[in-house]
Amino acid sequence: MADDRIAAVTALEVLDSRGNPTVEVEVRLEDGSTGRAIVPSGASTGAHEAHEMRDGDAKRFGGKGVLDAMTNVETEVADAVVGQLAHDQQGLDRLLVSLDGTANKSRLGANALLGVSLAVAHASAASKGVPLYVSLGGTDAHLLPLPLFNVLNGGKHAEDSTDFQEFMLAPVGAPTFREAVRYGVEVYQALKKLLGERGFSTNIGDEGGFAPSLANNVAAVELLVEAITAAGYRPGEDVALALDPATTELYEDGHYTLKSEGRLLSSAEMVDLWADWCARYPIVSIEDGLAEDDWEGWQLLTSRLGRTIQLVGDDLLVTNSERLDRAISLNASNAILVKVNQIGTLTEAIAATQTALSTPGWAAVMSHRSGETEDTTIADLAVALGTGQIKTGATARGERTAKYNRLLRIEAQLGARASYAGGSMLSQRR
Ligand code: 2PG
Ligand code: MG
Repeated sequence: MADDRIAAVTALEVLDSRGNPTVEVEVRLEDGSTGRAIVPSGASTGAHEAHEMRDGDAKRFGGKGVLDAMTNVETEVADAVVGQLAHDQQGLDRLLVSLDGTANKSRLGANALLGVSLAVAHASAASKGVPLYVSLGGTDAHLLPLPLFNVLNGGKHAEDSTDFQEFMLAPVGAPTFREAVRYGVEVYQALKKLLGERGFSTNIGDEGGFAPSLANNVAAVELLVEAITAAGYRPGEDVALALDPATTELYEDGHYTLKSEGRLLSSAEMVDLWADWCARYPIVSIEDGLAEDDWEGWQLLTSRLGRTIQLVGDDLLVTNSERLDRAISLNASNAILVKVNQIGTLTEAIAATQTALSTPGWAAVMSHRSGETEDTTIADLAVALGTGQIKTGATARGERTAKYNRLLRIEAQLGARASYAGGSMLSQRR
């Protein structure tokens, strides 16, 4: 395989779905194969995430330009990786990590490193002549994920909507991935109709979900349950609910602020709120139900609800194996959200995913960012790693549907070998 050595690495400043610049990397191998990847970007970013390098030059893109990260790709990183074997992803990523030399990839930028890491994975797949999910997961990879459709957007992803960020549909009872998508679409359209009939806005937020100004947060959950029924499905059995309240964004000075309701809650009161919601509504998963450093709160939450509810750490775990190990040993959360740009290399993201999936009672959810592009790498990754779950927004907006469409193509390609996880990969059912 000597001919799959990296020959050239180039970068380009392109746009994400919020109209901000981001890094695209293209890699060419000696054998002529090419691979390309675009790096996503978050809005509700955790403090412990790897560093996203922005130029800070107010005269360009309000300081959000990525020319420095691009330059790092094309100079220092390119110099180091040209000549490396593309199929040795672990060796390549080890090199990227040591080249940067910092704990959070702040010297070269996690966006620069991740672009190279993912583009090399694509180039290697092209060189082998197989799809990315086969290149990374082998010919046995066949599990299509439960899609978590974010149909109602609040928090940092939509002005004047709910305090909590994401209200998602989980089509746990669908027989196939394709049917799960149909369930999701039908409930999304039923929700739009309901909102219209009640005089609420049907404008959408960053991830393609609706963003109405509701009276309070629980109204969003009630609307979703109504929409599931209106679309002809059984709440909980066909389509359940998953939440990402992203409470790190609500946490300050030891309490959680629900601005739209004029309420301040302690950590224990937040746990009570989730226990109450889970008792009343068909909720199967809650992500970031508490803030990123509220470890004691997470332990309380996990001991109260962890046996019946999937408790996903996003800002808490930031796709970081060290934080994951700590969470596993403290029994704080029981699932990891996997966002490749939180950690900065493919190998590290895969390692964290595999640790979670191999720990009894734990699960992993592949995830997009709120700032996305047409890049569909995470769809292939979900199948390659057999995460059994993915969240990549609503069933609307091109950068979100690109991932679902990619999964539909993979499902079709796998044919009779394709299987669908339904709710079976939720942490409480494993
Ligand atoms: C999250 C994500 C993705 P962001 O909190 O899980 O939905 O949002 O990319 O803004 O961090
Ligand atoms: Mg989150």
